[in-house]
Amino acid sequence: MFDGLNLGRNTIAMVLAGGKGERLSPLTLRRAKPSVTFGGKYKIIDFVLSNLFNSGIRRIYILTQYRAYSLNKHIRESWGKWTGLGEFCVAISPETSSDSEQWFKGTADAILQYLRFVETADADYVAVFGGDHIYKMDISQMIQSHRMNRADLTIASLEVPREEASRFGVFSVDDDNRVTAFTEKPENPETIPGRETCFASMGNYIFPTRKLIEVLLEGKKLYEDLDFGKHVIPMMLEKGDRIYAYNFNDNLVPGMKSEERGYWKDVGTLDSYYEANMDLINVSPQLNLYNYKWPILTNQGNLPPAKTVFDDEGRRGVNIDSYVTGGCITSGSTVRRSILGPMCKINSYSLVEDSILFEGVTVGRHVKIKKAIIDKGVVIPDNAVIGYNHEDDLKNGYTITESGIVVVPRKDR
Ligand code: ADQ
Ligand code: ADP
Repeated sequence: MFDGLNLGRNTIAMVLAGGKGERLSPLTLRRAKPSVTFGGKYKIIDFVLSNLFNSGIRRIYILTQYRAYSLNKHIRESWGKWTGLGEFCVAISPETSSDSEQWFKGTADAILQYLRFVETADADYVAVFGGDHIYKMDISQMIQSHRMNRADLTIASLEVPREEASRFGVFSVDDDNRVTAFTEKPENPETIPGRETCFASMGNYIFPTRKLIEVLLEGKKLYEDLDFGKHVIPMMLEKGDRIYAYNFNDNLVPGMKSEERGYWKDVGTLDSYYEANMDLINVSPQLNLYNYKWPILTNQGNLPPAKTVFDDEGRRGVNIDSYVTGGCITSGSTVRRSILGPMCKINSYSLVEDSILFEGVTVGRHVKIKKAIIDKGVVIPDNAVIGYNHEDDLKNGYTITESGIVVVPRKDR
């Protein structure tokens, strides 16, 4: 029988949260990608942490690296709270490692620098998961499959179109889903026989603890910048280790709707980030945040409710087809198809459409904003126009994406 809780208690997680996320610049100029806001009140890292937490895995190390201030603060203020009684969720970065004074050089090197935590954890399994994807997954089902296969490594996998496969680790499997070949980011990816798609790695791994320690110590002798995709997986295949793929499409989260199955987003570019956010406000979004059987958890903040008010001249404030989070005030203005982060203030005679506003954005009077992403704490002065004339937007120092989304950076960058 399936026993998620026990599997969870026998597993520790190492979440890789050190990626730069350069293609999300300017949103990542001062924060790491896992710390970028998503859906108004969450941060990208909340998705993997909620998956681990809901799967009963509650001993979690988050390996941070670049621009870790915002991420560290978020972990401390939200996830740090449930640390205790044998459970914890802590962020660790290279400077807290006494083994080395260097920054992590590759994903496996990052774990290697903290190997003592793995060695002393008294856990049967280690879940090594990426920190920068949007998805829901019951990880205990993956561990169960790992255990049934008596695997040395299980890789979570997705089918992706051939044109996109070069961004991923791509592999082939035999009839039992055992991995027979693996190439990290191949130029000419191997398709699934008879199909135009490839098996891609999601960068999420389950290892038996002893095996992980063994392969990392071995790999360390060969590569300085030890990386799972580039070195560890090929090395293990060469040795004949039992590597299995776990099909993400088989994963079923309690309360999940059928259209949510297989939903997994990298949100690696500003355009894909914008699209994934905007999907949330559709009537039937692909990702349902209203499933309380698999809650996405975050720092709720101690905020008053969102409010719409008449302004002093009697103009109605309205929010239509939007996500509006705590502490927002829409006063005598209109917000349509938009996501407002906590504590935004939209003043009279203004119109905000198809936009994402991060926490604490103030929009003055007589402002028009369309198709924009506005970073934390930005103050938009009275009469400003954003997203209507891209030449003006560029002159103002804003970034314009391929599909024409205007990104307004925060001042203190
Ligand atoms: P990438 O995502 O390109 O490929 P990488 O840049 O190494 O690989 O990032 C993996 C994860 O580790 C990310 O979550 C990133 O934030 C984090 N990270 C990167 N370097 C780190 C470091 N030194 N310390 C801590 N965290 C770090 C990987 C796999 C592919 C797979 C894709 C799926 O290598 O095989 O297909 O993920 O997205
Ligand atoms: P987020 O915008 O992701 O919620 P924060 O506002 O909490 O994150 O933190 C990011 C901001 O913190 C950066 O824009 C920067 O101005 C500021 N910051 C970065 N590093 C430091 C630091 N070491 N001490 C104080 N502030 C910092």
